[in-house]
Amino acid sequence: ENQKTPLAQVWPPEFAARYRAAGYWQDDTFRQVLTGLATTRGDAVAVVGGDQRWTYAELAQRADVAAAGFLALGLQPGDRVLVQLPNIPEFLSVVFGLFRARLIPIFTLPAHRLTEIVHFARKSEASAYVIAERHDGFDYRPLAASVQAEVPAIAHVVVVGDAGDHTAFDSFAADPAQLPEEDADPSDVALVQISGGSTGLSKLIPRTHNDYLYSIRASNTICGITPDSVYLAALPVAHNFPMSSPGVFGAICAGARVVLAPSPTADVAFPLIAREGVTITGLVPPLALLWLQAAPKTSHDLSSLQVLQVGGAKFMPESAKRVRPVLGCTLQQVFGMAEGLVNYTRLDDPEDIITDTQGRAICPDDEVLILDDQGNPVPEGEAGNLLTRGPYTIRGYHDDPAANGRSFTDDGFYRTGDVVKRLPGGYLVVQGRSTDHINRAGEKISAEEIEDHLLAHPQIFDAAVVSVPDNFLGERSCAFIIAEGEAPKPSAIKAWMRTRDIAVFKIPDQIVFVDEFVTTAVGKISRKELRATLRARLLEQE
Ligand code: J2J
Repeated sequence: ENQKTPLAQVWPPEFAARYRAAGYWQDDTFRQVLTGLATTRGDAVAVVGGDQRWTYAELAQRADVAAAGFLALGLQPGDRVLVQLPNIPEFLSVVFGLFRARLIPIFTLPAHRLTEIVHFARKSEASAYVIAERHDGFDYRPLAASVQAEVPAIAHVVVVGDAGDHTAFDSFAADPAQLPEEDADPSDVALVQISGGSTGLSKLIPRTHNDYLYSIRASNTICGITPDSVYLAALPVAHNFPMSSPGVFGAICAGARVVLAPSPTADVAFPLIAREGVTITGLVPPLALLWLQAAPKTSHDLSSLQVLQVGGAKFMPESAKRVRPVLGCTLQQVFGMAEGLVNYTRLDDPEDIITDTQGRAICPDDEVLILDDQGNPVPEGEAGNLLTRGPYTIRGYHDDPAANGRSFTDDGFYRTGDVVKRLPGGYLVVQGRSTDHINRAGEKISAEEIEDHLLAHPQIFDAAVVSVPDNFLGERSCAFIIAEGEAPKPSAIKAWMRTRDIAVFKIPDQIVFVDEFVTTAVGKISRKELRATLRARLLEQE
């Protein structure tokens, strides 16, 4: 009956045995974690967002109601559910409800639009889609209707807020007492993250209870999370960083408090920090720069903040050095990836390690290789390609043999695409990368995906998209275009790209028309070489 491609993440038995024996994998589940806290810390506040404050007992109760409601729709354990929610408390009741019902959340970003959601819906064979009525001026209900029109397998759209023609999350009324007792297997996939999409479309990253809970708990220890911590989710919580490093799940697993900010800007976040006594939060570098600019002028008391994590893209040492003097807290650099491996500077590291490196791996069993292009280890301190394997790094993407062939070695190492050097003690410094995506303020954009959109334009003969260094964003995207006939205006191309129903951050920041891509008769060159040549040409002109 169930014809869906199995969703699994499997480590070879000898690795699984080692990770269990070492105590990394504890063979428990997200449901068990929340059930335990509802008992031990039932009266403690778990989550604050908007005008809502829920205790652990309340969160567990709401998750049960959600679970019963999802199952009452006819969803079966193992079914996949697209979740596209902003930073609202219902994010947690929905997700823990899905865990309780053994349904699998697929985390999409609030910025995603029809093209991306349809891709995720098809690729995950999702049966339902959970949205908020609106966020940031965008109404998700018509989007959901369009998704259903294209992917009829999405039998249910559940809306937090006014549901319109869809199903209201608030109307869930099934009796939680009827919930099946059976829990997930800790080796099963708990949730699906999405890849930054270094080539082509984003890939699905299945994470198990065991591996994800390990990375979260180990992160809690490294980041000093205790039941007294208050974590501010400033970045969109669906991102792997604010979700798990240690993020909202870290805070929940520790019995601490999560404060959800509707926007990461200083004007929204600073009053929340003061009001809620926030102790730790995580930002991408451009936001950290804005906070550094705003902090000296603010009237809000930021003194509760102990740790500012910065990650998702490289934080330059000059900016890193300003964090302690300006914000009066400890900087923690975080270099992670939704596929697994996360590196942190430790809170008690010497100041130069904190400001000049991207940290070291979480786990002694994180195997980190730095290899040259021929696959040989580089001497310590020299730059090379980062490959990794470990107790919370995936062995493969969902249902994508071609991507898996490229991204994983035969012995299971994940090719991160990052170029790093290793310092004594295992500290990594990110030097660049070997793949061609654009890291725009922490959002990863696949050059290929954007080129494919551009090529659909009738007046575009060829297009190459490259990253360009940007003082604020870190990198911005630039599309080089050869026009078919008369060149349209760059503004017209941008306007047309907006009609492609993709996340706004993927629209090229800059458009440059050229007559041809290569002036010298070098014969056939790869797309990668072409992008490198064009980037170099642009940088020369600046
Ligand atoms: C340079 N590049 C970085 C850093 C990520 C924690 C933190 C971040 C992510 C994340 C995450 C970087 N300096 N400090 O999942 O749990 C780039 C690298 C990496 C890619 C992964 C987490 N931190 N990067 O950013 O899956 O190129 O995860 O391979 O979105 O971001 O992107 P993503």
